[in-house]
Amino acid sequence: MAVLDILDTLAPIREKVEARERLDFEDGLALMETDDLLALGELADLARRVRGGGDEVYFVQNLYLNQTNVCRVKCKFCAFAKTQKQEDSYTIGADELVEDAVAQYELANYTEIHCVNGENPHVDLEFYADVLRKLKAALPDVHLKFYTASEIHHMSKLEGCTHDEVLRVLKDAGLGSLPGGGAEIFAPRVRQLIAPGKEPAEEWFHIHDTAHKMGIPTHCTLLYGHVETYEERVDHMLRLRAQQDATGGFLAFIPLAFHPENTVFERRGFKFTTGADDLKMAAVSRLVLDNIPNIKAYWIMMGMPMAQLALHFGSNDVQGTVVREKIFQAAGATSGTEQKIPELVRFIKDAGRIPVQRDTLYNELHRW
Ligand code: V47
Repeated sequence: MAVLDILDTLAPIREKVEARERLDFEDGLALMETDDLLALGELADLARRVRGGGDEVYFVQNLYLNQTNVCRVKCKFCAFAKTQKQEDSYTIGADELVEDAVAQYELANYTEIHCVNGENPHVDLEFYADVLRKLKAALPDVHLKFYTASEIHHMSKLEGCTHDEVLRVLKDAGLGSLPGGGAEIFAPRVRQLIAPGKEPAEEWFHIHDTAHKMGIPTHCTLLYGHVETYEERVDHMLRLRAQQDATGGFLAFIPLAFHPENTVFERRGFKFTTGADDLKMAAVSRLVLDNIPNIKAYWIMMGMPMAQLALHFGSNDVQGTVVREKIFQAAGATSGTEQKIPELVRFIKDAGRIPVQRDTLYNELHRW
């Protein structure tokens, strides 16, 4: 009887997937609530294939940089942010950062720099534009994926100008795309609990909408595994889907598993997410986000073995070689901060997929 119940829940959704019909809120919720993990994975893989996905699994060779960990917002999920007065706070100027990036480039030949920061109230827009300009001059072929929507919003407040104006200055300086952070969970109830000092969801959307219309592609995320409900996860995904319908500028979706170490939530007894929840998030996002082509299994966050499994739950990208990630390491990630290409290739091949090195815009650079 229990088995029949499970089949009954997913059967109408499977019919919709096969017919390439859009899933609605209730479908999303039913997927979140199912305990039939393997059926969910199979359905997500079906959805990926029905929509044209093949056996390719992508990764990018990238370097992570952080210019500053000084942050005016005290998000309760964050272990990275510091105040200016704290001993381990830092703010790195353009020349030092460029020197470091060039030295790393000589070692690793990466194609992308991924950079997110705290919302530092002690620097101005020129601090950010300057580093982009100097990096672009030193490394003209490297794509600069810099600054979450929260940082862009912060810059606009600091400078007293619009999102549009900030993005134009940064684009002229060399900005290539925006990372997806700052989204957290869009529901105001959750935002108020985990990030009361952060801008409302509408600002996040306004920045991505403006970027897309300006020809700047972006990424999008959802931070799960804290105080949010399944309903709030699905609502978040549906809002992203509606934005993608309107502007089409999201390159990829990245579900981010909450890491509680060194945060307020650790003291309240919150634990790391389970493998089942990580796989569920990969699968449900693939099923609901029918218009976002790439779903990342972020190995830094879930470890390579779990990221490998996620490739059978709808994911088609493992993010990157990622040198020196700091946000998840500060909050208890134990996956290391660098993955060599041969290891990524080994894991992808062993999952029965074709490893493809891509650039940020998903152009193929090499396949194994
Ligand atoms: O907005 C912060 C998350 C984001 C924690 O676009 C945490 O490809 C879990 O933007 N546990 C910033 N998550 C990082 C970011 C990002 C990361 C990976 C890929 C991409 C991409 C973008 O990191 C924040 C927040 O959602 N975060 N602290 C934590 N303790």
